[in-house]
Amino acid sequence: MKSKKTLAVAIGAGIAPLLAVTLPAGSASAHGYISSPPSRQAQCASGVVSCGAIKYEPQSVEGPKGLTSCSGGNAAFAELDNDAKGWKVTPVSRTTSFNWRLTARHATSTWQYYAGGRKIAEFNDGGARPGETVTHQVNFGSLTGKQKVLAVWNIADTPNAFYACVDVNVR
Ligand SMILES: [Cu+2]
Repeated sequence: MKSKKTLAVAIGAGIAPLLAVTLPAGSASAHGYISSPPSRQAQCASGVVSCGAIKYEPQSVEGPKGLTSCSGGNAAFAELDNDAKGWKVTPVSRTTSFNWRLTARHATSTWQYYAGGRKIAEFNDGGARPGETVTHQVNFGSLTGKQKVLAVWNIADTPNAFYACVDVNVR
């Protein structure tokens, strides 16, 4: 969601029209993404992989709940769905910490992790507001080798969720 406070400050300073022209679309939005192991959008932001608009706003992969795509259905971020783009694969243990960096602490229903065609973990926050960083311990169970993890942050008070794909090699 757009930050009303930021917008109000910008209008107060009389620079809103300038911002609208010069900032990449959506940069006023603030939400969250997985920083480690580095998600696809985190690799875009750090320059590990060269990307388009997503590199400026890795926290903005927002879409309706229930999607299964890395881009959250955002056409502007479609490259996140490209498994052949050269994403760096992070070696991980069977039980691994996934760390989110949140730029807006939205009230949260659940955090979900999918891999190997099924849900491997879910954490229910019951509508609580998370901190600026959130860590989950995820157990891959019988899944080994290269896995594309789809992580979903379901927001409690909107129909939307945030999506992040993380390429790992479970050893
Ligand atoms: Cu937001």
